[in-house]
Amino acid sequence: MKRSRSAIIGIAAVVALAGCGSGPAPAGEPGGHGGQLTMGFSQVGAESGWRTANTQSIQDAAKAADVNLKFSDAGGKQENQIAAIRSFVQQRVDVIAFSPVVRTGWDAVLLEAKNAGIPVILTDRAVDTEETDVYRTFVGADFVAEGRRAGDWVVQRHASAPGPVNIVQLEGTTGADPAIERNTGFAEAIAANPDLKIIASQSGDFTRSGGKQVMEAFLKAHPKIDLVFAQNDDMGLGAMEAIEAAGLKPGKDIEIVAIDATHDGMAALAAGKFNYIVECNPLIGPQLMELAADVVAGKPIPARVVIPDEAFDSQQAAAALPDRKY
Ligand code: GZL
Repeated sequence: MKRSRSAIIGIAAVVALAGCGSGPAPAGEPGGHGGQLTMGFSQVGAESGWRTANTQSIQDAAKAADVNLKFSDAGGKQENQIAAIRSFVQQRVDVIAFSPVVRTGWDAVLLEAKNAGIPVILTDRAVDTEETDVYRTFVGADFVAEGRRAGDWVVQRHASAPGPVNIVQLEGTTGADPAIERNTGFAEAIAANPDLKIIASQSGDFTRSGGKQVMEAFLKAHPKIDLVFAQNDDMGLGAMEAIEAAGLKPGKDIEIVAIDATHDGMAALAAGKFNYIVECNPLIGPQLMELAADVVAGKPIPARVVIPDEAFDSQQAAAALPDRKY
């Protein structure tokens, strides 16, 4: 199933402008909260340091933009996100934004929001849907590129090493956009060197405890592991604990490559217990509020907003840590 692409901006803009009169809409209609924009936001949960920073960014940005934010934490459950979106529709908020925990299963509720005339913005993660024009834009990172960047580092790191390099992969939440796409990007990159072999891959659900449990099982099952690719810092930190508990040195006996660049991941990297981190910037609150204001005002917005990322080795992490915002 292909992800839908938003309508051609020109058409969306014409439709939106036709629907909005001058000044705030009457009370009860979108924009009818005395002119203050009301946003319903459904968040995945609080599974990782990245998510905590993302939530803080959205809440701080709503305050700074005087947006009336109705925030719902789904505890990692899609059914809770669907219920929250339905509730936002019933409350007739001006705009709905959400970070979909998994890629599929959203068609019905997205159609309900569309039929109610309430625009939807996807943040952080994308969805697969056959429906058209059910969301205005997706603002988030390019996860395939992140996975590829992590894999490229492994390729160059082991370019001259003779013999097989045994890699284990800690996958994110099963069915989540970043888990699917980071897996794709990493596999594409390491295909450049047939000595780089993924000998085991399993979901740790983007959590520290999940990463630790899976890594403990990998260590029992595989006598020679050379490198862990953790699809987020938190699972990498859990793996680091498991490696140390097994009497091995993370970053040396077993290398760790991760994605996010949260504070704890960067501290482990600076200490030499991680080897490389690709950033996935969670601070998308301000951009989300701008996009929401433009959508409600009937202004055209891009169908896709890519959040730029960078990457760090140990030295770069040590230098960057003092100024990091998350
Ligand atoms: C990425 C985000 C992922 C992070 C994890 O945009 O969806 O979910 O990489 C988080 O840390 O749990």
